[in-house]
Amino acid sequence: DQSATPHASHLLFSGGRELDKEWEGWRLVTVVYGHDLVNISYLNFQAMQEDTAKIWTDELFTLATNILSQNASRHTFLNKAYTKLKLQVNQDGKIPVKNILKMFSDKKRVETALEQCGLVNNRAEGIKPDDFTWEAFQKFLDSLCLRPEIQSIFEESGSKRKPFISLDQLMDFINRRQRDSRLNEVLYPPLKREQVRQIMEKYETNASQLERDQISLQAFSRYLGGEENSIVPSERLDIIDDMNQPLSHYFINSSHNTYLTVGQLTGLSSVEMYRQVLLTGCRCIELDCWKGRPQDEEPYITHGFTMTTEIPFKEVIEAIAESAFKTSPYPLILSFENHVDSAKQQAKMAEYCRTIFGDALLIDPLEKYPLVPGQLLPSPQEMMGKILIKNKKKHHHHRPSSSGSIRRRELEGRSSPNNGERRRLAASFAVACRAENVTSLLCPSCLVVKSGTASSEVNATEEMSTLVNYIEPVKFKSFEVANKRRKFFEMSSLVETKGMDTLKSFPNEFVEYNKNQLSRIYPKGTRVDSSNYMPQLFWNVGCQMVALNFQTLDLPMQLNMGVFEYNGHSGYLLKPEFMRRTDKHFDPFTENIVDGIVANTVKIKVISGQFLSDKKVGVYVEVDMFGLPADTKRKYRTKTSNGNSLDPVWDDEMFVFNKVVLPTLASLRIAVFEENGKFIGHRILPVSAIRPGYHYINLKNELNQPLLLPSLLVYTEAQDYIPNEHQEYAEALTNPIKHISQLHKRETQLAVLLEDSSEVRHICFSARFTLNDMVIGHNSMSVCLSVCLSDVQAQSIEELKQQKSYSKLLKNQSKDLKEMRKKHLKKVHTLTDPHEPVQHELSKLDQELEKQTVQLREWQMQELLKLRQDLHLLEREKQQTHLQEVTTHTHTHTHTYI
Ligand SMILES: [Ca+2]
Repeated sequence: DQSATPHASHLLFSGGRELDKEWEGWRLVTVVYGHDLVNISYLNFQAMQEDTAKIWTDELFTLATNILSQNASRHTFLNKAYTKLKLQVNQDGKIPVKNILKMFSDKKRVETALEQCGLVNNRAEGIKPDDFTWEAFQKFLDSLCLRPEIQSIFEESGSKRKPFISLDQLMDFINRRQRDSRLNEVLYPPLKREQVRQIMEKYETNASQLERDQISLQAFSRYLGGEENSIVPSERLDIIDDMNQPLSHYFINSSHNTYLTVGQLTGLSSVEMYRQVLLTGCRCIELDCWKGRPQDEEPYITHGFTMTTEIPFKEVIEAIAESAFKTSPYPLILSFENHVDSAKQQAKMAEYCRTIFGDALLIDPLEKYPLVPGQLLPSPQEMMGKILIKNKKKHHHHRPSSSGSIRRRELEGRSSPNNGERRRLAASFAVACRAENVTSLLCPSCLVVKSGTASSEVNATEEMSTLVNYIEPVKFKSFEVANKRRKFFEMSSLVETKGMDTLKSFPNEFVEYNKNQLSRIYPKGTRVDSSNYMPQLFWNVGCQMVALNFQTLDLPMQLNMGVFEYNGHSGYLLKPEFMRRTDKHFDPFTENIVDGIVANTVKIKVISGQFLSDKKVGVYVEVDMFGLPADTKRKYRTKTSNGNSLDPVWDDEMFVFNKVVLPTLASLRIAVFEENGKFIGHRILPVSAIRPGYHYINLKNELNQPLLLPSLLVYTEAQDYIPNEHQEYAEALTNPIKHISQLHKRETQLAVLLEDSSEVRHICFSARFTLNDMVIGHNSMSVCLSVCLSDVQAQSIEELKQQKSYSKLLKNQSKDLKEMRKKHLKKVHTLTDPHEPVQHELSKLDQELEKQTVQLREWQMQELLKLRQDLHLLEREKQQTHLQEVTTHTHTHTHTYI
C-alpha cells in the first residue's frame, strides 16, 4: 500500500533519564507505527547485546522523525518508491511485475510502459535486479506518464521547438518565475550564473548538451522535482522563531483529555496515547485525575462520570517522563484536572511527579522571574527541558479549609461514582446525545454537559500546590479584573462556547490579555464523538493553548498538525508581532490592511496530479485558506478528473486569494479527494513561506505523514498585495455589512471558520442549494431535511450575498448610481456660470445623491434581513421536526452528566 514509513515512536530503550538505569538490562526494541494515534501496531525486536538495541532505537527514531525526510523532494520520494520495489524480491531474487502493477492505478498503461522500456511485463514474472536500475525506473515513469504540461512549461521558458533551453533561459526561469519577490534581494539574492550551471550539471546527464550550456526537457523535469525547487524552503522547517520571548507570545500545541482513544463517553483510556501525543510535538497534555479505591489508594486517570476505562496515574507519569522531550526540548505543560478528594492520594501524586520527573520538574520559580504582579513569564528557551504543572493552587492567606478532608465544589455533591452508576448515567446520556446538535435543543438544563467535568475540580493540597508556579489556573472573571491583578502567571481555561462569546464580544481585549497571560480553550462537552472545533478561531485572538482531541484527525486536527510542523516541530510558534507588542493594537476582525503589515496576494493553479491513488478513480482538488476571519476562504475546487488518478491534468482557472491581510497567521490547504469525497491526501502550507512558480506538492495523510507517491504539480504566485483603489471603493460602496451591528458582523465573519469539517462543508454545500430553492420556491422541504440533519449552519450574509438574484440587483444598482454620478458631473461641467443658483443646484444634487445612496443601502439591508428571517423560519421548522423525531425515540433526557 502507499503507507509512509512507520512513525516509529515509542522506542522502549530511549526512555527518560531515570528510566534508563532501571532498564539497563533490556534488549528489547518496540517500534510503534500507524496512520493515526489510536490504531497502532507494534513490532518487537530483541537484540543480542544491549548496545545494539540502543543503536537501533536511536537510529530508527532519528530516521522516523527527520523533518527534512518527511518533507523531501519529489525526486526523493520516487527514489523511495523505487527502493521499495527493488527490495521486495521473489524467491528467484527478481522484482515481481505484480508489485509494480499494484503500485499504480492503470494496469494496462503500466504493462505498455514496461514493454516500451524493454522490461518484462508479464504479471506472473519478475524483472532481474540488474535490469531494474534507477535510470530504467525513471525511463519507465517517463513513458508511463507523458507529462504534456511540463512540455508546455518548457516551451514557455524558451525552448520554442528545440529540445533544450539555454543556461540563460534557465537562469531567467529560476530567478524570475520561481523566485519569491517578497524576499529581501540582499539577504536572498537571485542565483548567479555559476549556481545555475551547477544545477544543470546536477540534472543533465547528456554531456554534449552540457558542453553547449543547454538543458534537456528530461533534466528540466528532474530539476522541477528536485530539492532546490521545494514548495517551501527547507530552512522554514528549522526552529526559526525567536525562542526567548515570554511564554505568552507563543501558540502552544495542546491536547484535550489526552488519555482518550475514542469518544468522550465510552472506549479505552490509554497510557500509550500520552506517548503518541507527545511524539507529535504536543506541549500541553491533560490529566483528569480521580481518587483510587480504598484497597490500594492509587489515583487513576479517566473521564469522570462516563464509561471510559481507567489507567493508573503512576503509569501515565512514567510514560510522560519517557517521551516528554523526544520530539521537542521546550517546556511541557501538564494540565491537571484534579478530582482526587483525598489529601493522602494528592500527596502521592505530587510524590510521583517529583521522583519520576526528577530535575525536569519545575518546582521553584526561576530567580529572574518571581511570581509578582507585572512580571512577564519566562521564555521557552529558559525553561527548556522542564515540566510545568498546571493545577489549582492553595493560597496560605485563604481561610484554612477543613483540613484533611477536602471540600468539593458543587456538581451535585457527588463523589467519584461507582461503575454501575456510571454505566447508567452514560447510557442515558448516550440516548440524549444521539445527535450532538440535538442536545442543546433538548436539554437546556444540561449545563454540566456543556462545560464538562472541569468545573468540579477539588482544592489542591499543599503538596500539589508547591508544584504549581507559572501556570496557575484561575476562574476567568473579566478582562478588567485580570488587568487590575496583572498576575501574568494566572491563566484561565475557557470552554469553546465561552471562548467564542468572549472573542465575539471583546476581540481586542482578548488579544491584549493574551499578550501577557495564558489562556486555554477546550472542546465543549457535547462533542461526545471527540470532534474538534477550528483552532484558527482562537489563534486569531492569540490564545496560546487551543486544546484539541488528538484521537480524531478531522480537519481542525489536520490543520493543527500541519501548522505545528513548522518551527522545528517544537510545539511552539511565535505569534505575529501585532499580537505580542504592547504598543500595537490589533483587531482580529479587521478586513483592512493593518498599518505595518504587508498583505499578500496568493494565487494557485493546480496543474496536474501524479499517482494520486492506486485505484482507477476520478479525483478533484480543493484549495482553502485559513487565517483571520477576513482571510479565511473556503471555496475553490477543481473539476473532477475523468476516471484518471494516475496523471490527471486540470485546466481550471487560477484560484486567487486577492488580499490576505495577515499572511503570517494564514495557511493554505490543498487537499485531494476521490470523486466520492474520500480523502486522499493534503498539505498545509504557511502563506508566508510559499514559493512562487512551478512546484510539486507531495501529499500527506491526516496525521501529516508523507505519502509515498501522490503529488500535485502546481503553479503559485505569492506577492505583496497591491491595493486596487477602484476596487476598494466599489467594495465599500456595496458593503452593507458595515451597517450591521458589530457583533452581528463578527458572527458573519466567523461563519466560514465554524464549518467544522470538510464533510460538513459538503453537506452545507448541497444544503445551500436546496435552501436557495426553498427561499425562492418553498419546495422540497423533506429532501433538505434529510440532507441537513447532521449539522445545519445558518447561511451567513456573505453566502446570501453570493446569490445570483442578489448580485444582479447589486450590479444594477451600482450601475444606476454610476450613471447618476455621471449626470451629476455633466451638469457641473455644463453649468458654466459659477453663480449662486449653480451652487444651490449643486448642493441640491449632492443631497439628492446622498439620500439615494442611503435609501439604496437601507434597501439592501432590508433585503438581507428578509432573507435571513426566511432562513431562521426554516431552521426553526427543521428543529421542530427534529424534536418530534427525537422525542419519539426517547422518553427520558432529564439529567445527564459527562
Ligand atoms: Ca478533562
